Amino acid sequence: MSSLKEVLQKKIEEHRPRITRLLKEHGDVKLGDVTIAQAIGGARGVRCLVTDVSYLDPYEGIRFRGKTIPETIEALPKVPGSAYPYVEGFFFFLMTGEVPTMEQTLEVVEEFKKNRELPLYVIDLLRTMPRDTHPMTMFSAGILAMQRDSVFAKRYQEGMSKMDYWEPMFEDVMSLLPKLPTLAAYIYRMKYKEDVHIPADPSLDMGGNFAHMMGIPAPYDDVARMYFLLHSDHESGNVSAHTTHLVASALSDAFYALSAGINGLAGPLHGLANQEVLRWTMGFMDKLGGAEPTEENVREALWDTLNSGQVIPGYGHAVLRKTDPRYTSQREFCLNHLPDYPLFKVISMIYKVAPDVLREQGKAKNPWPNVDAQSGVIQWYYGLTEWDFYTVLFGVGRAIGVLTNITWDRALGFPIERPKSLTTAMLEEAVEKA
Ligand code: HAX
Repeated sequence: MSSLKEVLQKKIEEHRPRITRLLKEHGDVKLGDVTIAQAIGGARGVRCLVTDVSYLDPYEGIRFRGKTIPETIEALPKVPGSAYPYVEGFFFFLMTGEVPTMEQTLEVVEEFKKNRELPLYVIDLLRTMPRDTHPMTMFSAGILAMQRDSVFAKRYQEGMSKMDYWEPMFEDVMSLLPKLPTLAAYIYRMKYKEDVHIPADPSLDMGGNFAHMMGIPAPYDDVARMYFLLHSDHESGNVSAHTTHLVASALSDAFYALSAGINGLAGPLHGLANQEVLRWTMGFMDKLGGAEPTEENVREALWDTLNSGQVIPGYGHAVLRKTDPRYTSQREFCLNHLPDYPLFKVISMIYKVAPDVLREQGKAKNPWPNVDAQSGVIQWYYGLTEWDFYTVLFGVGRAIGVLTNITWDRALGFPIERPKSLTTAMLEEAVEKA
């Protein structure tokens, strides 16, 4: 058994009695009430999901297994010559809550290398799709197609005890996750690089090999590592995490569940916002027709967007109430690597102006930037200018968190999710009785 699986098994065995005790002895303890505003308003703030993989504080931002982003980066084993940790070590950490040793990390690196290759039928499928299909559609379809190889689905058909569900789920995750950078790079090179592909380099880790297969030189390997880590998990209620969890709750396997989560990530209010930020910014520059961007013309363009009934992409959040630390982390990267890049200066100018504009408008509860406001400029700087690909990068990262979560869902025996709905008349009746 691999050391990751062994540690995971131990953690699962320690954790199971905590859930059993909570359910059996304290199942009636209240976590809150649900209001009409929450029932109509997307269940905002309703506390009804459980995960230990990450927690989002509205003012502090995300913590992975109790650690902030800088603490996480600091704690994990680093790729030699790089300031960033191995994605594989980060996955070990998310899965078990334990910081792996270098040896444990390298074991996952080797395990992932064995599972990188895409089945030929996935390549065949991608090639039948019109080339102008959105890369997120291709990414989701590629994941879904691989469902035929699900070990969980096969073992379920053969008959398996509920206590064992997590093991084939884990096996599927270990098979699926390493294929995602390969799938993403294949889609990228097929669509945008004249269908010329670069084979995997067996000496490289997940982040390094992704940069290599994309055909983008260093420090893009670090960009990939940073990007996958930052986008991995944002607790359970966001659309991609919740969808993956919901679909998996029907005992659909990891392939079905992740493909569904990726479809949610493709929405412009969620992961697609990173492409929208670049689209907005480039549209703004085009309209300037070569004139210098200034705070005044940025402000005007933001108001134009709001006045035409559209959202300012990259700003606002359902939970966060301050600048997203994932934004800050990427901003620091930009300050180190591309401080004078004109596009970064425009993005910085938007950061200076947009919160005031949103505050003045008075609708958004959070006027601060989220992760998506800063990520595209880094990609653009390193030559990845095809912005409709940006959400695929997000998707590879997000898979790390959501696949960890559904493995734990199976380990802890979480049931099928099925909240209760009411009719409008019932809400009106509740108002009369209140
Ligand atoms: N621009 C304009 N209006 C905004 C806004 C923005 N950036 N953010 C919020 N608002 C508006 C909402 O549309 C809503 O308007 P209505 O009352 O007319 O419906 C009002 O302000 C209140 O919304 P809220 O409670 O502050 O925000 P929500 O929880 O409803 O929505 C969103 C959160 C992230 C969807 C929202 O802030 C938004 O649309 N932002 C722009 C898109 C974006 O950047 N999405 C990525 C978010 C992070 C993420 O998931 N990344 O993947």
